[in-house]
Amino acid sequence: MKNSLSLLNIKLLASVGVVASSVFGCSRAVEEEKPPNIVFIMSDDHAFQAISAYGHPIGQVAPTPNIDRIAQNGAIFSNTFCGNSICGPSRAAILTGKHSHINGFTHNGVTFDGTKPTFPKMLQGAGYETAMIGKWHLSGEPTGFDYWNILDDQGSYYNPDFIKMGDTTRVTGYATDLITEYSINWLERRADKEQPFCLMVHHKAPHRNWMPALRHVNKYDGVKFPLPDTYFDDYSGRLAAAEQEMNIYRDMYEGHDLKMSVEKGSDSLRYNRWPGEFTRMNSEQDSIWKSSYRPDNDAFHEAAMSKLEVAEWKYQRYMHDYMGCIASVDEGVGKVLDYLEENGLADNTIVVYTSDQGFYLGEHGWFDKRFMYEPSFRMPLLISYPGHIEKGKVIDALTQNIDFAETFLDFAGVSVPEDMQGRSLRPMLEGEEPSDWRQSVYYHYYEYPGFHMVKRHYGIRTERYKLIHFYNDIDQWELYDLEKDPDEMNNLINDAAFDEKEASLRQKLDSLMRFYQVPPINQWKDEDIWAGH
Ligand code: SGN
Ligand code: CA
Repeated sequence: MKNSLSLLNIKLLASVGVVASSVFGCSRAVEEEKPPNIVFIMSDDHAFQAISAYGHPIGQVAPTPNIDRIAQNGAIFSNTFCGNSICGPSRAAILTGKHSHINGFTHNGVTFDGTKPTFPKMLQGAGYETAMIGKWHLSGEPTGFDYWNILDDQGSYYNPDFIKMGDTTRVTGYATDLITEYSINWLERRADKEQPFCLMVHHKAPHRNWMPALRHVNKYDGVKFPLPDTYFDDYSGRLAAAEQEMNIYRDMYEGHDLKMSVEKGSDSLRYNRWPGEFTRMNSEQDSIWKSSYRPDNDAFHEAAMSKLEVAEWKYQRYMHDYMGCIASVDEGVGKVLDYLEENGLADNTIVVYTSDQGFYLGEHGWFDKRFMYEPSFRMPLLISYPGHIEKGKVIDALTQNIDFAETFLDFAGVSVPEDMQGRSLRPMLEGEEPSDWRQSVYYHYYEYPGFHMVKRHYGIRTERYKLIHFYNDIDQWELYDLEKDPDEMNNLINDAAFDEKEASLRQKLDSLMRFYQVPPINQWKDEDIWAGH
């Protein structure tokens, strides 16, 4: 066991708290013995660039004041990375504290083995009440939760199907609002208010196809988002980057994703691969939706734009919708924070905001994720716990999604199994600077062939450098100096001046892969992979 407090201890501590507080009155020291509640809010595909607390120009145009409250009240991590930038794999790594090759969930389409140990299950075993509300996307039913109410598969923005403890119902409303409402309702109706809880609030937003709530469809009309410098990247020196299918101006579906109409005066959409996402709206929703998009769509037809102008117009439409979706997420976070404050829960609750992975907001011309390049490799991570985490703290250490499980178990005083592969962030959150903290992180993406056709690759990132190997039907190495080239445009792999650096990174990567017990890289067959979605 990685730390010493056991299930028995946690219960003992809680009961000591109760006894002592009745004897001495509710002293602060005694209160601190109570295991903290955990509210884990995770959105889907929310890029750190789109959170104003991160200071990126995009986030400054469309601020997220409520998500930022968590950073103001606690810590923000500047270097948190996923081990495999895709939905199910990141979720499985978060639950198990293990990389994909160990937890078995290498790519979307796998069914998560619900018998595996996960942190919610361990918290439940230690006396926590646990709930999972929103996007699950691991196939099969959630285990380790006293209550669960999940979206069916990817879920829908409008009138989504929810599976509540096994029963499916279509609910009228907007997914983000419903998930927030269900989360607060769950907090409200908990029978034993003294029992510690772990609530996981998993939003579908801002996942593709970026359908904002009706009240936000026109929120960013007229707002111009800063076009990334790399929007018209030619991918020179980066073969795998050249061969993907996730380009905004080439691969986005003009109807389904960009809501572009076929002609002026028409509400019929251009290429719309899954019309069900629109036809599931009721007539009232549908009519507001269409009239909200019509003026901008008509203006597009009138403008007779050049190819280049269309590419830039598409970027703005994408950003308007993506940020419009985030507006509801931010409101929802605000409601949950308000609820905790108004109900005396804020002081003893750890609040976490993160996303399953990062996302491209036009960098390299892209949407989606998957690559080990910074925008999709990075995850936003904000954590508050009043009295334990200094307000406004910035943590730059290299951290990963496999660290989350151990962090929660550590704070809860529950023993961490030896075979978890992360490390608790608690010491750093509480102001220590562990001298033996990791100096590099490992990454491995498997889902190829698959949606967006991003080649399989693995690699290592240190504070300054990144080495990536694309493999399977390609054999290409890439090396970046992130200090000189933060946008990763200049692959240094053939630059003799970096031969030594390359050799040392290869060595470090080898030892990292041994440390994490990574099996030989070519063991995953194409037909096993291409089932995901
Ligand atoms: C869907 C999306 C893809 C996305 C995958 C995985 N297409 O297939 O763009 O990469 O999900 O996303 S969509 O048009 O159906 O939205 S993940 O977040 O679940 O991994
Ligand atoms: Ca995702």
